[in-house]
Amino acid sequence: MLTKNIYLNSWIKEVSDLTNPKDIHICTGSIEEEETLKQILLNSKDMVKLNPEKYPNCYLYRSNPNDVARTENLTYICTSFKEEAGPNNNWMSPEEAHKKANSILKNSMSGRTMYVLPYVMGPLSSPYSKCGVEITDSPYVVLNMLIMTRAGSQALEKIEEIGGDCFTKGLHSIVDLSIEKRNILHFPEENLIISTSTGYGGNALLGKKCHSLRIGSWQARQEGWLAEHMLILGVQTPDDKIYYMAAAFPSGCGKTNLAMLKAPLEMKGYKVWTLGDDIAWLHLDKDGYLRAINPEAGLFGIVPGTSEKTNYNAYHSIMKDTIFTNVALNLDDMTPWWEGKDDKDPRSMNLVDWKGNPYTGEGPAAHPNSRFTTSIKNCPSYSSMAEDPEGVVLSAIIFGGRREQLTPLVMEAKNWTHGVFLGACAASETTAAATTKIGVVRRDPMAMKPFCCYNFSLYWNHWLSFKDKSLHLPKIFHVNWFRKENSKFIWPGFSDNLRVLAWIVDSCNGKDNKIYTPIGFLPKKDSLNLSNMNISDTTLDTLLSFNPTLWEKECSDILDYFSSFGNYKCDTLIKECLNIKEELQKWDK
Ligand code: GTP
Ligand code: SPV
Ligand code: MN
Repeated sequence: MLTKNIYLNSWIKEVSDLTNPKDIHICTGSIEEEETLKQILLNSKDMVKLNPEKYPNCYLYRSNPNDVARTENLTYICTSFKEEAGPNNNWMSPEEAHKKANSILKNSMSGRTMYVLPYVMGPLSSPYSKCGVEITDSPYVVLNMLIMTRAGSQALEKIEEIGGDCFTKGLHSIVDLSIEKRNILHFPEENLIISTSTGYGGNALLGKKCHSLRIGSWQARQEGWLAEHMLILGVQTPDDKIYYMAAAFPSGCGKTNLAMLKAPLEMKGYKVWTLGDDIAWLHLDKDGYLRAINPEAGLFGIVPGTSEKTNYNAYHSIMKDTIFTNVALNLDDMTPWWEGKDDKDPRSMNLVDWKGNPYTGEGPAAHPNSRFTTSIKNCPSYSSMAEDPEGVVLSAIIFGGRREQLTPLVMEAKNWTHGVFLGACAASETTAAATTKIGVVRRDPMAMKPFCCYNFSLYWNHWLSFKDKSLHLPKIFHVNWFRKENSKFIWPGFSDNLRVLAWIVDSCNGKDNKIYTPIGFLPKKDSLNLSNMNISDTTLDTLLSFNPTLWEKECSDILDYFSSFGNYKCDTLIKECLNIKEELQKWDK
């Protein structure tokens, strides 16, 4: 008998009959197991051990160069009805998807070990947690999942205790890593994920985006909660109160950085606590407060740009017990290197680039989407509230994106419906986190474009439905750290973003710090703490004002976008947008 759960046993048998592995290993999460897995990757030269004095228990892994970011074009939602997946997703019929996967997976694990990895998303004893099992033939995936989730024996015990088919099934095989065989398939009606011919993070660590967001968003709609691409942080104020916030920014737009922000010197008495940097599950409690848990246990963060100066806490999170993927290696002292780590010229060092070749000075030495995997407990600003099974009560929800123009530094929603509108019309310039073209503005509602598993119109209606379920919902805000003039960022960002968070706290406390505009409340000019910032009045005007003519045009674009969801339409948001447009037409220009 493999496990005490017969459903799991029969699925394991089914998968091994198909993939034909040389053996089966049920992962426990023990230290010996971890060592064995590392040794396998060191022996095959896929992984290098880093300097044990400078980077204790740290490794550098190089993925196949064709496999370094999520492949949204190869990601499918396989529901019975195409319209349910919506125009926001690629769709494949479940029959076709199974047929395709079966032919790719036939004997795909032959000669390899099949790892069965039970995991729990969320604190083990949380009523909001969910179980999953990932079957994979990649030791790298197992090592990462052991950091990113609560995995191994403790998870299996929970799956055995609950019994039945209480877990999301995730089947992953690296096959031959060819792009032709790469598919990331989601079957929400079967609670199943199949991922083939890839080993990269969001494509292969199935607990992360595939389970916690895609399958998660489907379950959340059915069960009345929200699965979101959000960080969770706590802002401690000088009077020692902590205000919890969740923020949704698209991939590569600053979640990890904001989640572990270090207060600027001028803001004495303020501190940011880190609870999560990528995913939040939100539930209304019995009193109507919206509570957030982080389903993950680790950080899978972007390495380039991480320095003591820009992100002190991230920098110090990755000095030990960390797997680096696709960074450069300094051969002189076997330390990892990446663009933005320090002021050194990469050509002055004895570097091997992310592909494993001597660095020639052409292109970046570390891949722009190179990542670190480390336990969230390694983070100096980690808050043990992340282990609270009930989660934390949110005071604010923040949406954002990367917009060179148009969007002000911060705005506050007029009410819940307008807040959902602000989230739904968020747009952002694309980044290296996915293999699409970089730097193009695309709509990315609630930062969920790549992750919401069903029609966006239905998703927005689900968000809107919370209005009638509670009197204690958090306030909603929208931020943009990425305004540019003459190709330069005009807001310094990073630590200084705490000034915006402090303004949000003031607002939550009812302070009269804002002025009404059709697009939302904007800060009164003197309401932000800008001490020692050296920011000119004109720059501040650009950051805190809005252009009614450009916003009128934006509203037309948003209306076109809202109308592009087939037979499903979100009438409430369309009406919200029409009202704003009308107000803008009358606004003094
Ligand atoms: P994913 O892990 O892909 O979901 O990304 P993320 O949202 O966690 O983004 P992350 O914090 O890793 O930041 C991505 C990039 O944005 C990095 O290059 C950062 O240096 C940069 N960045 C983060 N915050 C700021 C900011 O306040 N201002 C500016 N200009 N850049 C920032
Ligand atoms: C993202 O792309 O939003 C990430 C990295 O956080 S991945 O795990 O690849 O999804
Ligand atoms: Mn992310």
